[in-house]
Amino acid sequence: MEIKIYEGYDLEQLIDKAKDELGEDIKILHYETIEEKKFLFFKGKKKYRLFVEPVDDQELSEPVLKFEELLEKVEDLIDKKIRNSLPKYAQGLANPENLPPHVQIGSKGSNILNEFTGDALHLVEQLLEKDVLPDVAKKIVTEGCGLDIDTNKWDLNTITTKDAVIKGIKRYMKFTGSFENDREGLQIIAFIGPTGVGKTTNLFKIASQLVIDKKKKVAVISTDTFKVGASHQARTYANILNIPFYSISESKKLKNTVEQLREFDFILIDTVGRSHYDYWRLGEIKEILSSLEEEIKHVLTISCNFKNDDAMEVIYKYQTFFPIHSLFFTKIDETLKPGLLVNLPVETKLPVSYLSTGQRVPEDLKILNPETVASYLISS
Ligand SMILES: Nc1nc2c(ncn2[C@@H]2O[C@H](COP(=O)(O)OP(=O)(O)O)[C@@H](O)[C@H]2O)c(=O)[nH]1
Ligand SMILES: [Mg+2]
Repeated sequence: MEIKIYEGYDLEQLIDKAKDELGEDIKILHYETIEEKKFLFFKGKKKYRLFVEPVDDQELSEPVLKFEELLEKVEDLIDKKIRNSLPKYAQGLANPENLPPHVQIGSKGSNILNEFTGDALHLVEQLLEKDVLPDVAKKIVTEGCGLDIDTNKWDLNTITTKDAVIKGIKRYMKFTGSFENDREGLQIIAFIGPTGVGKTTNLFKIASQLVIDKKKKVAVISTDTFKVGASHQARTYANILNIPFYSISESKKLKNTVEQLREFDFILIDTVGRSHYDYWRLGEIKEILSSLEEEIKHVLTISCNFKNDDAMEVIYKYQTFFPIHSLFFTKIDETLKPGLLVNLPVETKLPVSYLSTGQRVPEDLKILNPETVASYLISS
């Protein structure tokens, strides 16, 4: 190993000089300062000594990059690319320092409280208590408010608190209503979302209602050939309902099967749950569904007990792979703070469809409407 030493008064110039002589890829080992001798009263000028090692060609031509490091780099690149193509609200959520201002506000959102008075103030407090984000709470409540002239603060101008919440919800949220009202002809609905949120269970709640209450012709296709027992669980439900059930893991086969089921009213597709951080696997699901992408309604299933920014992250990752038809909320019975029900749709402008209220199939399911959402946010 050959070490070269450079001396001079400007460190940057020394580095440039070393690069000129030895090439761009030098390794800087160390530098030190040396004081020049004093002359009479004058202090010596500061001088640098730089130790440099040239990097030999072989070392350069064979970079030792571990596979994991390479994978990490590729994932970083994809992440950056995806992030830049996302709507503003979703960019940078993974990094807590980049959270949008409303998330960074103290948990109680105290700085919006002094914009409200009277019943409106009480209502905002209730919403924040349910983990509604301050920004979202403000939007919803002001919709049912007028400015109080004396205090110059917002106060309710609706008859009841609930009326105000409903008014705000109607203004800022979209509701798909029941799937079966949508239109004539075959409808294909795919349930996508993270593992364990209740995709399979709730798909069969929908199937039961369509078959038993609405007398519709329904078939179920499971692409979840991954989770142990998943296909068995789904097959059992399908047998109980006496409807056709297929387990498929290939795009072409999916398309062929759908072609044979053209005279049905509904095909419900159950997908494998994937971590939203798992780009490759999400890509796999997309690949399976791709032959029918135009036709499929992708329903994103989200559990109400998710944290707000985790849920937001789920949405934006899935959004980069699938056009999302609606948000299907589950497990409202497992949280006392269901702010997510409004935070996500208000922030993302995605429509909402259903709400799962427990484990029982088919009973524990509600079609979402403004009144239902409001009833979970305020006590009376
Ligand atoms: N408490 C509660 N449990 C639910 C609800 N929806 C589904 N589950 C349960 O969540 C677990 C996972 O459901 P599953 O449908 O297999 O999830 P998947 O992995 O997304 O298909 C099961 O034990 C379900 O009974 C709900 O609304 N409330
Ligand atoms: Mg499942």
